[in-house]
Amino acid sequence: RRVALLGVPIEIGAGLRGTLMGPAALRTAGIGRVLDQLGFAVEDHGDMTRPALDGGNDPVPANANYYSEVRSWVGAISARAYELARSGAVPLFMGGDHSLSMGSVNGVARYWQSEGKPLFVLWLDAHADYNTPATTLTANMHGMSAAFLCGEPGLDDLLGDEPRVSIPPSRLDLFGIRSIDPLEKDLVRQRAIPVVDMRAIDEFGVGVLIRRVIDRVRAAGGVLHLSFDVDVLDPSVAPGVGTTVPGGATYREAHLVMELLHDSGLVRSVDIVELNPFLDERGRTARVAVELLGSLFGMQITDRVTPSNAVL
Ligand code: DIR
Ligand code: MN
Ligand code: MN
Ligand code: MN
Repeated sequence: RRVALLGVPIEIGAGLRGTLMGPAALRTAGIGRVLDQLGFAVEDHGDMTRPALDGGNDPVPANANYYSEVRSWVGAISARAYELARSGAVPLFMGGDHSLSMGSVNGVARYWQSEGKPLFVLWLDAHADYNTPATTLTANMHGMSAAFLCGEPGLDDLLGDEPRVSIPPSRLDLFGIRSIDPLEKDLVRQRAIPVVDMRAIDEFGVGVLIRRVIDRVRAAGGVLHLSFDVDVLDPSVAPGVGTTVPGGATYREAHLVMELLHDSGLVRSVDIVELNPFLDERGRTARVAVELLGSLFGMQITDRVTPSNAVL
């Protein structure tokens, strides 16, 4: 029961500066202490430093802001993610903006591929992040991570020498979505990505819908990566993000998702991204994020018996 914390202070993938302060805010809000109290051996690997630009060989694509900088981060993140997954710890990648997931998910996917286990990715987010340079309206690369991970073209040299592992679109679950751009929506439909939007959550409830995701992973004998974009939460709960969208998940809904994920025992790696302490109200969003991660790693209101297969 080891958790490996890694800070990934990247901010140029987002439209607003400030997510580079995310790892510090999560530490101040007590992420290490919470995990320690839950009985985990916590290894804090510190923060990655901004990698040197190596340029790459291919021409820089249009409609991808700070492509070269993001590229140098993503290759380095993927290499770290692969090593951390291989160490047997549960890596917790503390962002940083959501472009970091192009590296973290690629790296852990590469590890699970070598183990012969299908990796599923649960994308908790207000946004689909399924843009490409051909569909984006902003050119912000944090809106392209899920598409890149599913092998969409347009950022083909992004990983440099790191091997690219594509996630089949059927193994990505977009959950909590309420903002999607027109061409992005077409692409999500064409690829038949499983989507749980806020309308579905209103209608059926998060409990039923997250169990459906979990059951699919379990039936395939797979493992799960959670990519948790804090903006999935309602802005009244989590104001400290750059792209707030009204109508998000409540505090209770988000906790239930985390508690059910814990009980599933299937989560093997986690991103927590888009926390922007510069926009936060006295650490409120950082504290909520840490409380939710506590639930994900097994914190409970009463002492329910945890299923024996639980790893987190
Ligand atoms: C918008 C917003 N769809 C874009 N995306 C994200 O810029 O591509 N905001 N991810 O957080
Ligand atoms: Mn996102
Ligand atoms: Mn988002
Ligand atoms: Mn809880």
